[in-house]
Amino acid sequence: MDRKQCCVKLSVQPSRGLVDEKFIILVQKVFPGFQLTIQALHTCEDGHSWEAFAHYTANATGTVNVSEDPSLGGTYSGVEPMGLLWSLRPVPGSKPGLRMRKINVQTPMVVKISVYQGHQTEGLVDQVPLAGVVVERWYMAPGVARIPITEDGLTATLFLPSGPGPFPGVLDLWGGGGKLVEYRAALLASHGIAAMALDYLTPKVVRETGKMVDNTYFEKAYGVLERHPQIFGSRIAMLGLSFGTSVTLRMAVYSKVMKLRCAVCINGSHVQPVDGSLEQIFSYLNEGAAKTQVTKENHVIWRNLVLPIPTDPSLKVDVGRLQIPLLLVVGEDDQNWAAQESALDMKEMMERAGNSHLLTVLSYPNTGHLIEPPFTPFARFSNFRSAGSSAMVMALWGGEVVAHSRAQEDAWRKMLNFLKENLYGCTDSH
Ligand SMILES: *[C@@H]1O[C@H](CO)[C@@H](O)[C@H](O)[C@H]1NC(C)=O
Ligand SMILES: *[C@@H]1O[C@H](CO)[C@@H](O)[C@H](O)[C@H]1NC(C)=O
Ligand SMILES: CC(=O)N[C@H]1CO[C@H](CO)[C@@H](O)[C@@H]1O
Repeated sequence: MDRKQCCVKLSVQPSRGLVDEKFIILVQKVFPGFQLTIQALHTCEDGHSWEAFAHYTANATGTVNVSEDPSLGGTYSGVEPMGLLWSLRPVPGSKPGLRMRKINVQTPMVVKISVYQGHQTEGLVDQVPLAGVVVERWYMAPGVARIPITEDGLTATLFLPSGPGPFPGVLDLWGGGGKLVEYRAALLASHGIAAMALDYLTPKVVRETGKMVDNTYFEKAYGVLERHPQIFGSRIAMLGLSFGTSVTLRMAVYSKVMKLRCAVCINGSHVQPVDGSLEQIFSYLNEGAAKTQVTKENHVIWRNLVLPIPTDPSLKVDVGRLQIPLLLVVGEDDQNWAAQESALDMKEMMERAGNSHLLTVLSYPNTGHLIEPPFTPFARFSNFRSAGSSAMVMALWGGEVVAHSRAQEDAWRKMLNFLKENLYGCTDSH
């Protein structure tokens, strides 16, 4: 026993990488058939601890390769090279409804990988591991620059890839929770695309005036990208998730200022009062949110379900007028967003208008609303405060952990390819 304990070798390669990069975890120098538990432990910036673990049995040469060997139990099972990340969950006794979101992208997500003897499911914290390795997972690659933007009344952060540029650009919009959320934009810049995270629901100007922004706010953000010396002004895309999709589709079709190259929409809808202000869109969509349920724990489940697709054309962005490629990413078990048939209706509108060749739909079964970068731990529901509301609710996002995690990996890769194809594509010379 003592001999095993002194000799176990654990390696994680790379031990420092991007959050969407795969790693290989190897345990070596244990006895053939030795049973062990590999644990991942992470403490978030908010102080909450997250844990994942899996049971393995060493092969005849005394090795476990997590990329090839099956987990026999734990927070995931089967061969899952990245299971120790996507199956991370709050440690027992944590407050319910936590969702992992990186706040300071200038520091890595730090994960401690440890090996314990035997197949264990609890009490690991009280034990001494046989071996341990600290792993850094970064949203910002070396050389990526983070630039806070306050000009033109904007609340935004621009991430520039490493190198002199010029780079293509993306305007990156999150959903109804507001705030400046930087991690996806940082990761896009790590893949060679200048990306601006834009707070459009809770920016400084809204806090000061109490009024929501109008279309010119997005056009100003676009202008900052367009004029930037390190960005190709003619190669700019827009990306939106959830409510960010409503804005993206609206600007892509109707803005006379923004000349986008392509757009990506993750689980959102074209249904909205087309001539309405952001306030009006917000309250229109909230009418559909009336269906609330209360769990045993007395948490309100906030469901923004089933807005019927209106027939009134003034209530839908006319995607038949789109002139740029559009990628729709759809979680088929989305329990949150309105307009169940939204993607289908958009497809039909584009077919009727003869521009459906511009549309790509990625649709994922058993996948929820929050399609995040690869290996982001899955949250079927979480605490959520809608911008402008004081009430914290428990929002049900939907999805099932394995399918959702696979979808995140696949969708991210395809989204990056879509952006690169359309933004680097050789339609004008440089
Ligand atoms: C044990 O696993 C290691 C790593 O995957 C591999 O190189 C080795 O060939 C395996 N040994 C046997 C006997 O299967
Ligand atoms: C572990 O598995 C990965 C993925 O199959 C493979 O690339 C790597 O070479 C393996 N490592 C060893 C030491 O066998
Ligand atoms: C824009 C988009 O594709 N939204 C989809 C998000 O998921 C729901 C539920 O499956 C779809 O109905 C929406 O169309």
